[in-house]
Amino acid sequence: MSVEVLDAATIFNFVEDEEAFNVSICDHFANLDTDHDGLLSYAEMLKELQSLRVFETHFGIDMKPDPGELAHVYDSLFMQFDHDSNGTVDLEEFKGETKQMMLAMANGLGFLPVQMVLEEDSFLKKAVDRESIMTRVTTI
Ligand SMILES: [Ca+2]
Ligand SMILES: [Ca+2]
Repeated sequence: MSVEVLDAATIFNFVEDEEAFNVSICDHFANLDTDHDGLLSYAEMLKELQSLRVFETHFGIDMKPDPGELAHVYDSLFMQFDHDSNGTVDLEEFKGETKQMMLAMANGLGFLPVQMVLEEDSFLKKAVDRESIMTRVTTI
């Protein structure tokens, strides 16, 4: 984990860079798909769902929800990803929903930079890394 500064533009630019975004989605999807069947089951998605910042946004950081409540939250998140409700999340569903979530987060951030603690393999970290590479390229 690392502490990074990001703002809405970091996220917008990342999502709009179709190529970079697709590559990291595919990477991430492949990592989650532990049985390599091209679909994410609930169990496979759980790791991803746990890394989403739902508790900060929905409940506040300090709250410790009970296990029943947690399961309910993960259930409804999974259903949000599973657009056609067939019990698995395919690459298109994963990509579509991740994009929506990132855009929603960007809208929530506004244009004032904020500090965030980011997991190494999270999409936000990739957005920040991408931006710092782009900045370096333009400075040179
Ligand atoms: Ca799978
Ligand atoms: Ca599905």
